[in-house]
Amino acid sequence: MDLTKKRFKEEFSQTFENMYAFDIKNSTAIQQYTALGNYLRFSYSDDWNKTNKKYLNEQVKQVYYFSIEFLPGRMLKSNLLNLGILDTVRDGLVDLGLDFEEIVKSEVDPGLGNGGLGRLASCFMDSIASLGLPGNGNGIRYRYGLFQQKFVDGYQVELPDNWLRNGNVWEVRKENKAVTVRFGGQVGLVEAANGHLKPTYFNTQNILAVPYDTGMVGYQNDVINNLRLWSAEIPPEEEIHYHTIAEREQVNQITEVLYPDDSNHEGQTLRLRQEYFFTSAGIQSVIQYYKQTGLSWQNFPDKIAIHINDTHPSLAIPELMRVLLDEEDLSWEQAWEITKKTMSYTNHTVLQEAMEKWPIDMVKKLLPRIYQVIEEINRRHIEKKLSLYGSDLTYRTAIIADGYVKMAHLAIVGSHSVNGVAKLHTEILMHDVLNDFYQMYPAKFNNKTNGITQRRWLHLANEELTKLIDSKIGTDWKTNPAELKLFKAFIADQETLDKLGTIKLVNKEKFAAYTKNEMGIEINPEALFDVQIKRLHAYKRQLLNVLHIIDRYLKIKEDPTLAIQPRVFIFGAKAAPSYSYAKQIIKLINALAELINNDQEVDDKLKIVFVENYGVSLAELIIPAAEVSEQISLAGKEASGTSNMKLMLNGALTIATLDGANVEIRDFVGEDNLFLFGLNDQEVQILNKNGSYHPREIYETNPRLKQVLNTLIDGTIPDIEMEGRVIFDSLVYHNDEYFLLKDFDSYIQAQEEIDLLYQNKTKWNQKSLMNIASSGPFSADFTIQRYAEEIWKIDSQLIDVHQ
Ligand code: 26Q
Repeated sequence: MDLTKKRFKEEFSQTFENMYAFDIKNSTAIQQYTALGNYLRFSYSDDWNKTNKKYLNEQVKQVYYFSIEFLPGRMLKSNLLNLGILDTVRDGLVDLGLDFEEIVKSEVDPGLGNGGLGRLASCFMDSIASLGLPGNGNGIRYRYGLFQQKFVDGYQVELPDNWLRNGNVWEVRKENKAVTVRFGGQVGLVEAANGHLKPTYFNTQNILAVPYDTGMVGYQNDVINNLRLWSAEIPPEEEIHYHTIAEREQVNQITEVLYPDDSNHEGQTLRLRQEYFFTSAGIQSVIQYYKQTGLSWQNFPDKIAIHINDTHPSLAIPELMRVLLDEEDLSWEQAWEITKKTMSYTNHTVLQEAMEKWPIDMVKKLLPRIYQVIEEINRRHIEKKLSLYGSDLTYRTAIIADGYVKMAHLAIVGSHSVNGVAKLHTEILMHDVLNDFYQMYPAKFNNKTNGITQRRWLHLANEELTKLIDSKIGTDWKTNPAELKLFKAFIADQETLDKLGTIKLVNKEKFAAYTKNEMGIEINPEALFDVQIKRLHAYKRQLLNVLHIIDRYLKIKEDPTLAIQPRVFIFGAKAAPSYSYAKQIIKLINALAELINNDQEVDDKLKIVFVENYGVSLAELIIPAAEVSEQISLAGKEASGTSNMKLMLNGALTIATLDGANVEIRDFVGEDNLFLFGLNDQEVQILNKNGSYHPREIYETNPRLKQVLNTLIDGTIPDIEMEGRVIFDSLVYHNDEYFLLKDFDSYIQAQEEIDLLYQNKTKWNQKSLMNIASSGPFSADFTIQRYAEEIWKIDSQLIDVHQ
């Protein structure tokens, strides 16, 4: 976007005065932010409109990314960067006597996602727009996002996330695009004009779905795509039927709050309502769009791709069938061909407890017509496959079985592509978890390793590192991240290595200022910063990290004169409110922090910082300051992970199991530049199969580990009587499901190697440089290019496509 500083200052001041009718000098940062956001939205509205029109007029194929979560982070800076006016605006604001960073911070970070899956969806939106691909997001406009986390006496307490308190400058409400979503009622057959019997719905509850659109600004390419989030309202003409507040609330509830569970399926009706609500609204709006093209239904898959992000939107499959059958009068065969060709599905988990299934009775009652369609999909699926695969295999792939509708089965049968999110994850899907389906449909399966947007996670989060890279290899890497590898040429350049060290130190100082001001914890910026930031879950093994910290603590207590590398252990993690074990681990970490941080003898040899309310904004502060990246999940459990990529991109060295995308990180950066430990996925499988794992024996025969574990129950760590006992028992007596005891020794050994290497700053910085320079392949731009070419078959609309 062309904008001079002079013009910006004039126009922005004018916008402010138009909005508020007083002088900007007397305003708050929130008001300044609000005016700036509105100013920007106005300035790209023309491009937004043009992008839309171009897609429609040229009838290009578009993708619709259906996701129950989007986790975009603050949008002001990223929009400025992508519009190409970050420096102009920043300078202009300084001229006006305003504090740019204060303005940036007054934007509320929208928490419309739990973690990895939602953040991935937003990285993808950024890459789709930046590559000039015609693509749109479809999701839910939650009134309240993921809870705000507070610690009270070390326990997690959840507070509501009222993210819309100050309004939302980026969204545009579009009443004119509202659609009706129907729940409940009965299905009957009524004779149509042509004499056919047609399914008709009676006594349904009709909900108005109102879209709020947000522009997805492409990186300096004038492309503005659309993210459409739906809000539930009472249709005005039906107001009269709502007599009580409770009845009205029931409607608003649908889009009231994001479910805070990221790895456990809880089968509540409201959640199913949410899933159908945004999928049905999305399908209807795609259909409305398609009708404008005037093309025949047979061409639908040539113009529309619909991607379902995990199984949460998989009702899109029977919903598209329903519309084609009941509203557009297509035959089953025609509708099914179109549906399969249109839909594609990404799986994000292999955890059994996270697999979605809904009781038949619930689906029947809430979505009677959809249930009929699913039944027919299932009937035909079974009928067709029985003769080919025999009854055992075929019935294991049933969509309806054991009283449930199995959403993954529906998603696989109803789409043409099924992908995992890292090489190992896809292998496990094909050969283990989804092997029955892989036998039936080998060609559907493919891998798309996750990626992250380097724009948010490097350009914005780490401007100094970005400048250093620019000064060494030029700026082409910004549109072609593969070029980052050119940075490897500086592996022996002392000046570059020292510079890397200095930049890291400055970022660490920034984080230290945060912990001092916000948490009252003083940390030494010269200490090694060790980071584990992700949702709290047993399989991610934050507890293994804790056992290592306890081991260090004991070492220091045994010999207070010990010369040990000072370390700060940084945690950020929310636990699902109903996940009591995860919450007990939070309490344990906080209690341990209390003990260690206040122990004079320990001093700054060891500190623990558990940041409250970890989310995208805190990630942007922590990741540039990180030196060690903890990626220590039990092999075979983490589908991909994406913080591993962000941390590597910012020069942290990874300590990892061979899990998720860590495997590919190892392949690209080389085994010498990261620290591997622990069981691999084969070994885990064998131990699980032959039942030969006995953690109790390890406890009894490994004196050091025994000592470490005993601190959980012997009063060493104060105020964790209950939690310490539960955690101890889970490891020692209740079979240690995630093999912490087994992996303990090799983890400690890897940590010792890290300490040793850290003594040699040059060698450390060389490995750090290798990590930065090897992270290009994990750009979401590449991931999205592969989705676009191999699954969606959509083309970039840029004249000058980045190669
Ligand atoms: C489903 C039904 C009912 C309630 C909640 C849910 C639900 C919501 C969110 C289930 C799962 C999620 C999110 C899962 C998730 O974030 N998975 C992560 O996805 C990342 C992106 O692919 C991977 O990198 C992580 O490995 C994976 O854990």
